[in-house]
Amino acid sequence: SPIPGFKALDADSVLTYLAAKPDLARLLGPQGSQSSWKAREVGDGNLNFVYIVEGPEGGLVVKQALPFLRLVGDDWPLGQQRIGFEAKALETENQYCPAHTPTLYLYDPRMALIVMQYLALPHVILRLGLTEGHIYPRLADQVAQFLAHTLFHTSLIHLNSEQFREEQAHFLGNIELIRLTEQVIFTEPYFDASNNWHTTPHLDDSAKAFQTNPKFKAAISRLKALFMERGQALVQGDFHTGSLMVTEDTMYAIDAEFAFYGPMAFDVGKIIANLLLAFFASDGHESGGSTRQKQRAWLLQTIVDIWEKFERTFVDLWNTKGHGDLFPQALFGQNAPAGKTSLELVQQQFMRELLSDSLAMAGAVMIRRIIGIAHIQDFKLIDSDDARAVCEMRALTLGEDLLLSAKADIHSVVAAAESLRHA
Ligand code: ADP
Ligand code: SR1
Ligand code: MG
Ligand code: MG
Ligand code: MG
Repeated sequence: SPIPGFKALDADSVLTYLAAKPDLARLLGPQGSQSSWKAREVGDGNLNFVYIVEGPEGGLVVKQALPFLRLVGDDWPLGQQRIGFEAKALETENQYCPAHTPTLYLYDPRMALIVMQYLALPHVILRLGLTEGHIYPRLADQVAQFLAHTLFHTSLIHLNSEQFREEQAHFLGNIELIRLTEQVIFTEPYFDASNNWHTTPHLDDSAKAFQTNPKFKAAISRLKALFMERGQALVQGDFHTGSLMVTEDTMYAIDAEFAFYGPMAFDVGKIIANLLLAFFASDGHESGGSTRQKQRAWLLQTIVDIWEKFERTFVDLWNTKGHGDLFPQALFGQNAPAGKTSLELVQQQFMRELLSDSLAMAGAVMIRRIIGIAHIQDFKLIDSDDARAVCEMRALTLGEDLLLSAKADIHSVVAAAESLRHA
């Protein structure tokens, strides 16, 4: 049931709401300018309602959580506290990576909303830009910075255990969204759940195999345990191409409502998966002799660069600020007499395991977007079932391979993606 005193906004009442908050109203325009303010609802996500409000001096974004899942409606109730976790996560991300996080201006628990920085045009949702064939030369750097800084600074490599437990405790209550992920990524695609759907009849046999063959149930259960049991760092929790807003120069991570202390591999894997999905979808967006070859090459290089830049940045942070309780000075402070230091060895092992888990997570994320409940524009925008199914089958084949076989080599993954296009 809704929060007492809660009112769902619309494009009119959001103006009255902001007009009553002088600090925010000032960002839109001077006193008396209210009659020229304009608001529109632009939510294109699965969960919430988002208003862009513009005045003569600037814009604001108001995101409101209604007591249900937008994709389904009243039939799927969902707690409004999720917006409070988004607010808290945005604060933390702004602390560690302000360049890539929108500023949070207000969290109003009674109205279940946040007000944040408006990312004006030419900012677009990355997923949309990719379906239109664009490339973003700085993306790998920006994604790597965001991931390395947010994950490192919220982990026990940086924090002592008291600080870490305190931070972790803030997010323990985000149960409903964590459970939603458990359900739609780690459970439903692997049985005959009524929410699942796929391009039919083309993918019927493949979907059935995922839902019946025990090897998939075993593999997904290992990853589900990792997701449910490993509170390693504050993960953004929904780090896909629909949660990034970009221009040629800038990148912001929005939509942090799924944030919780979970495995780093979930964030790293989700973005790799979504770039691979964009890669496989690109063939379906070629028309009238136009080619997306340049974009495809850039997508694969970006995946490699994200991992390599992430690894480098994270290890640099570890070497300079790794004074948390997990790898203490007492064990790792001194250099070994020759060869690799014990710290280098532990870093190598950490990164190898993180890459291998991230790639398995990427497999699961690719599979859920093709045979689970929530599909993506990358494929939905391909009108022809035949053409879409070809793209989806290739992605599903790589997803299966990533889920089933432990890999710790990013180059072999992008090579496998490329060869599936020629199979
Ligand atoms: P949901 O949780 O429902 O997925 P999102 O936070 O992803 O909602 O927002 C939905 C859409 O609203 C985004 O895809 C984007 O188009 C727009 N949007 C969200 N935040 C901003 C922002 N800060 N600036 C500009 N547009 C935004
Ligand atoms: C009902 S599942 C909705 C999905 O949309 C969100 O963006 C998350 O990815 C979630 O899994
Ligand atoms: Mg979203
Ligand atoms: Mg910022
Ligand atoms: Mg969301």
